[in-house]
Amino acid sequence: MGNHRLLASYALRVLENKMQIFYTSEHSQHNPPEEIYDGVHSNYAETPDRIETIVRTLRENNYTTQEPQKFGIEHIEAVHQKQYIDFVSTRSAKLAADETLFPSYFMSDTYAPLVHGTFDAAKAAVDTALSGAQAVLDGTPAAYSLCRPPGHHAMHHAMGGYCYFNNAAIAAHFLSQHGRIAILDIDYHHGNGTQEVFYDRADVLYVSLHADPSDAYPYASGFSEENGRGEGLNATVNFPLKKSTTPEQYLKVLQEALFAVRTFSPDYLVISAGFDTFIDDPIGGLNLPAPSYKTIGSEIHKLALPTLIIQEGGYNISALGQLSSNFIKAFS
Ligand code: OKP
Ligand code: ZN
Repeated sequence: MGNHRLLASYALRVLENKMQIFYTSEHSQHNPPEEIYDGVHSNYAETPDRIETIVRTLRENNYTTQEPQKFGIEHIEAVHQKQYIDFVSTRSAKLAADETLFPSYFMSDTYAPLVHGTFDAAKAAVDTALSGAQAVLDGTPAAYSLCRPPGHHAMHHAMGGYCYFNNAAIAAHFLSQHGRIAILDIDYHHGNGTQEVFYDRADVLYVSLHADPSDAYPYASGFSEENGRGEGLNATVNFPLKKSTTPEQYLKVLQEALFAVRTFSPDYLVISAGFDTFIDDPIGGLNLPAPSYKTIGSEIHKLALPTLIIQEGGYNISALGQLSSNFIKAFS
């Protein structure tokens, strides 16, 4: 690298030596009216006001946001099957404004219906994640991507659990061309999609803390015996937690998870940040009160790694802005 390039990259680092936040209103095109559980229809919990309330609170706290750049479809194709991507794209486009489709295939459950704006919103969420990844590659110490719909349940060729394209996995794969990646998933639910994408890989670590799948979504994965396969053996680490877990117990397990991250010695950290571990979350809920998120954020920040924070779940609309602000405090 020539001296002028060194200087230019140094100047960029100085200029961008603060957290960058990426947000676009395009997510609001995705607004399904309902979800189905064992045939029973109920209101859709993953609503546009989730991200809107976070953005509003961040702005009240004097943070600014940037529009994401647009990236090519090849980044999605690196993680998802082409036929599946085409299916999401063509089937959403065909729907009328008031139509909802629960397809019979390419789905792992009935928590990911298609509406007219689903593909465009999900593509914008991927762009939001990749813009954060690019900012981290360019030298910003932390980026926060306000992705919606969330992504960590999206599998290679199946949508599920409010997720269509796996924002964190796509960004992690993009970053993995530049070094070793650790993904730390602190959403209440196990990130079965992300785990699947990297299950055989040794260069991307997946570590997750989540409610015990014996009695929490996604039920079929996230058990501690799942450790990766082949070259990926031991590059998947799961910490299932009892719903009665106290904040003290949670922080102890978080230290174990952070130890696994340190031992892996990654170059970049991707956080799947779900705030549905909050005590008053309507669909999740461990026993974490709002101030815990400051502690969790600052413990993760002590890793001192370039960090991409990807928004996943969190459904208590009146608390969400505060939980998010608390979490990112240490990074900003
Ligand atoms: C997505 B993310 C409530 C049951 C919820 C689906 C959970 C999807 C969570 N009726 N089941 O990980 O926050
Ligand atoms: Zn969740």
